Amino acid sequence: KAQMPRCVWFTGLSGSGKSTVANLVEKRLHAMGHHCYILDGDNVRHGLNKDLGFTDEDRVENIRRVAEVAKLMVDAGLIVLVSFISPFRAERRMARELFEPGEFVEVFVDTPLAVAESRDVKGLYAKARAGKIPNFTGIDSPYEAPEHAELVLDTLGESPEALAQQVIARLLD
Ligand code: GGZ
Repeated sequence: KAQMPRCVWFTGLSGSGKSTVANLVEKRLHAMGHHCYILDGDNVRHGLNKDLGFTDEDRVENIRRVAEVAKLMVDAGLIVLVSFISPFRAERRMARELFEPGEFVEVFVDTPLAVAESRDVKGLYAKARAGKIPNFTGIDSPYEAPEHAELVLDTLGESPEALAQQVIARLLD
């Protein structure tokens, strides 16, 4: 049952649609009466993690802290929607290991680099290609796609609403 506290861990490239889907899931869970919270760059990188940038080392620490905060929130009874690139398999595994079996749901927002880059909603890929943003994920910093995600979202084939529904369905079974 979705009443069970959970950590729903979205991973994917910049511009893949993580936040869009997470926000739709949050709205629907809220409407169903569930207490949930989104952890993302907007509310974490400007506060708790404002000392961190985008080197490999800083991303590892970013994800470590986010995972620990998510763990506290799940202990407090919330459904936590975590929305970070979280590019490294090792740190996603570390996050998973903080939780009880079934509590951690990894959701791969599977948008190919070429598609995220061609949309380039914030113009960040163009800047990265021009050398103005070093260590940009997919350009000169790696993204390690999940191999065992609980859910893989096909963002090319489905609308954000349909993808949010897939996440909800996965939480309810
Ligand atoms: C990737 C960067 C970078 C670099 C700034 N690489 O599309 P956005 O803008 O809103 O989301 C990206 C966000 C990624 O931060 P995360 O905390 O999710 O990354 S990680 O999990 O790897 O720690 C992007 C912006 O920050 N951004 N510089 N170099 N994305």
